[in-house]
Amino acid sequence: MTENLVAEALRGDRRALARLLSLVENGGLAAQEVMRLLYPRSGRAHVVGITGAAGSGKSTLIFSLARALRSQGLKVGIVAVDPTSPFSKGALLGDRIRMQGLTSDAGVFIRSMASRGAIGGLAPATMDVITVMDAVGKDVIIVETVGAGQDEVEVMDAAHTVVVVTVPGAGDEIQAIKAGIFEIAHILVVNKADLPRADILARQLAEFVNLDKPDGWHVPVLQTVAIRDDGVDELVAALQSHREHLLQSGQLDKLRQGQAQHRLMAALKEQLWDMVYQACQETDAWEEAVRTIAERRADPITVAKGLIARALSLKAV
Ligand SMILES: Nc1nc2c(ncn2[C@@H]2O[C@H](COP(=O)(O)OP(=O)(O)O)[C@@H](O)[C@H]2O)c(=O)[nH]1
Ligand SMILES: [Mg+2]
Repeated sequence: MTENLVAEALRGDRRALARLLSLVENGGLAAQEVMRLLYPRSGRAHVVGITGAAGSGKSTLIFSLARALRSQGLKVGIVAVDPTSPFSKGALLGDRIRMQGLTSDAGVFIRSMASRGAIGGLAPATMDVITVMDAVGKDVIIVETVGAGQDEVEVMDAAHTVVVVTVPGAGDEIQAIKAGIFEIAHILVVNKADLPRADILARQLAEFVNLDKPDGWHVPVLQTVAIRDDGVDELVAALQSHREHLLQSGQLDKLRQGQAQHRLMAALKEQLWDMVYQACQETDAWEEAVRTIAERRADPITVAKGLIARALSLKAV
């Protein structure tokens, strides 16, 4: 069943892809099967994270970016982790209409991460969604987050290139600069450059943010007007030159190693938890362990070690 879906998605079937993405979002054995089949095919896409405050124009910029990438013949996947995103259910009519031009295009696939996965949380489910899009041949995968919580920060770790979007007149820019939120950027974008003070903000960013990264990359500060597609070709060029830099400098390999380590640790934690939890299901070992801790007969770590040892010995027989 899953194998058929995978084959259809690999042939470019959008409904099959949508179903695979639901499977990985829901987690469990079906998700594991999808990942087993597709992970080895992934690793080619350029993963771009776009973050910034709500209302800064990220979604608008992403639509525009997707159109520009499509015009180069590139296949685009979009993952919106921002719950306020117009990609998600609460979309405003205007945003929906703006999306039309893209959703009818077979080369663009949009997925909104509405909910947290059953066990793993939002970040691991998002990584799997990215992997599936990558495996079925998306060339560029754009991930939108509001960049607030821990989940969003973890999602940004999955990106090769991080774009931080800011807008003029959003309040005390210097304060935001001091808070260091721009330091994670490989590309800084001042969107809504049609509004006053855009150049002042761009100059302040260039002055106060450390734009020279230790790996030799110089962070460009770009100005865009996403509603008019202004500056978007420059953004595409900057994305491609960062990708090139990652390849040339060997950074991409390092990034891959780091991400592989991350995913291995997450998978181990999940598998170990599953194994121990399953082993507890057959008896009242779980309830007994909880009582032991509640009644202070033993500390949680000692009890946990006992459960792990028990699960391993059950596995061994
Ligand atoms: N004036 C102006 N408005 C923009 C620009 N880009 C986006 N907007 C508007 O800003 C609002 C928020 O945009 P949205 O893309 O939803 O922001 P997000 O929350 O960061 O995804 C919408 O009303 C957009 O039409 C721009 O370049 N200039
Ligand atoms: Mg948005």
